[in-house]
Amino acid sequence: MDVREIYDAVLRGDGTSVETLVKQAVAEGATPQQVIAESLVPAMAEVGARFERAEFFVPEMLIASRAMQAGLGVLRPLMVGEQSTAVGRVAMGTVQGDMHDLGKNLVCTMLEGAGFEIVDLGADVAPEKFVAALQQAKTDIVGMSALMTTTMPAMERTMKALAKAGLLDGVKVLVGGAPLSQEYCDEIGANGYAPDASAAVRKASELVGAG
Ligand code: B12
Repeated sequence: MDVREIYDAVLRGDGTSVETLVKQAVAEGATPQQVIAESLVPAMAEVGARFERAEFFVPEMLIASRAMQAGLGVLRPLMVGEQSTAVGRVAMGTVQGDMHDLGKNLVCTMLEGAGFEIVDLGADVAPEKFVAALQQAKTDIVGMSALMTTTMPAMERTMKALAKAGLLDGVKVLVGGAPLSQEYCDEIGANGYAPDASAAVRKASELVGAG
């Protein structure tokens, strides 16, 4: 099985083929991590590049992201293990104004696979919603994702709202998303940044003292 076929099917936005090809790749011995790193993630990077060159528009971006989600749907059950005691609890959301959730979903899946319990708050999560989630149930980590430079400030607003509500004691804040950096993480006073899902698992383990 050529991972290139999965890559091409994502670019065509052909979710049915992606599903079939991913199943085939796994049956032939590819690991979920391999399929993600070698075909699904590079395909979305190419989608972004084509969007920048005005070869793709929002509808193409959307159908490609659905095709990628179809592939992740096949891989998710294979990555989420049966753990009796959670390593830690993570509340995760994409910040206000931002609808991009593929990366966040991937990070959630990988964290679950590593034994974390996830409270997925979804996308376009207002600061008050993060606050309410933490007031409702204590978590070890709050994860925030932002995919646009224009929505990065919502992370800072969320940090301020959490601080104002007195919720930052004992909770670590983990941030990520394509436009982010360690510098930005430090600037807003978050506890950790990771550039991708595997690094997110390492960082989260470190933050709960299990790394
Ligand atoms: C798919 C996509 C969409 C889809 C999203 C579907 C979905 N359900 O997510 C749709 C079509 C809806 C969309 C819409 C828009 N998009 Co868009 N989109 C993309 C695209 C092509 C890919 C993003 C993606 O899914 N990547 C794959 C995942 C796996 O990677 P990732 O998200 O980066 O996540 C990884 C890491 O960042 C990290 N990570 C992510 N989150 C977190 C969280 C934590 C805690 C941690 C530790 C790590 C972490 O780990 C992840 C896994 O490895 C990007 C291009 C790009 N290069 O990023 C543009 C992009 C983000 N979009 C862009 C734009 C402009 C838009 C629109 C404004 C377009 C429009 N005119 O309407 C709208 C905005 C909608 C909104 N309000 O949010 C721009 C943003 C530019 C900017 N200002 O910064 C980009 C960069 C494209 C471009 N080059 O111009 N988009």
